[in-house]
Amino acid sequence: MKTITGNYRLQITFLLTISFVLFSFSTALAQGQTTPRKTVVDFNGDGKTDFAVLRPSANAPGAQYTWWIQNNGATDFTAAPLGLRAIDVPVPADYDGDGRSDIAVFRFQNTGAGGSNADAGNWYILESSTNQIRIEKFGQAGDNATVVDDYDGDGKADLAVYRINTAAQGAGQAYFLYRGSLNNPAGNITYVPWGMRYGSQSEQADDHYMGDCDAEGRADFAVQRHLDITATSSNTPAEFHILTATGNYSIQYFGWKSDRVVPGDYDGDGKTDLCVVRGFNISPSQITWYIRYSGGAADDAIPFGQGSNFNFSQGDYDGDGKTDIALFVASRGEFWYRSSANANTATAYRWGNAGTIPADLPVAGYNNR
Ligand SMILES: [Ca+2]
Ligand SMILES: [Ca+2]
Ligand SMILES: [Ca+2]
Ligand SMILES: [Ca+2]
Repeated sequence: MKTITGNYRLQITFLLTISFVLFSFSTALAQGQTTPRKTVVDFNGDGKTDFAVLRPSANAPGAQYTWWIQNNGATDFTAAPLGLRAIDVPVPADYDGDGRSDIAVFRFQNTGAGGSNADAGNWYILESSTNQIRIEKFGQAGDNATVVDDYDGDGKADLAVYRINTAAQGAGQAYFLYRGSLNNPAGNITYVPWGMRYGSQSEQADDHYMGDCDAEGRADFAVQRHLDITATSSNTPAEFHILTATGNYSIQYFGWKSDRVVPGDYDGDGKTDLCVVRGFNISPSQITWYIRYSGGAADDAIPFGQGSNFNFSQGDYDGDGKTDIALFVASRGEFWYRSSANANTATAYRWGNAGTIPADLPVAGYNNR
């Protein structure tokens, strides 16, 4: 009897252990903690944003871009030619799912005489796992591919674009389109009608915002809109319309329409926060970063940077899981970041050619609008 009881207890303990593991796993799934958000612009996968700039070979459209990448905290660097100035945009993301950002560009207009090459919508991805260029066709001329993100939550970035009418086309529905690496293996495209153009003036259109607002593991759909869509000045209040991947809709009243959006997780809770920058389009002036923390702390207004600097480059440079406010000072070839791990100390790192024309562009600014 004792032996049987012993086995019985063993079985119960075993079953309890299994149940607990299953419960923990399902809870984690429900909370979306299985695919933590990856560090942006992290080419060696050490959890720190790297210092990376795009340098065109000449001051002309179509000039060859070279990616100059200094791995943060290391001495080695990479110089990889990929992309054409004013024809391609950088879309660094982890497409192959190995935990390292891949060098990649999206072509938003055709090359060749009269656009004869019909190559708009091409993606050129240098996969870190194979060191091979992968070419994909997704999207069309005029699409905005900086919404690239992981929409299906499998740990691989999905080809994605935000498509909105031009001012000449006038008012109309905007869309997020993506081809999921997990859910759309047959090449099917997911269309999500979100955002709109509401007038024929250049500013009368929603700007996209990107990120995972609920830390559920999948990218959400968000746009920045005039609070008053009849307003003719962009220096007026804005609202963010957010649709999560699970279907929750919310509105956040935050900032001005003319503010630059600089998405990131500034409090490190895994949820993307709203963050905008103001004061960069007049010189000399104080640049101010406005943050609404998803963790619930009071809104912040942080002065950081001066003058007419358009090269914001937010990322997690110190690797503590919190996005650091950052900008690239092209005239000095320096990254300046506010280290969240180090009492918010301003830190400079020289990487880039000072004052060259055309100037180096920080890769981390790829999703700023
Ligand atoms: Ca990769
Ligand atoms: Ca994916
Ligand atoms: Ca957050
Ligand atoms: Ca940080």
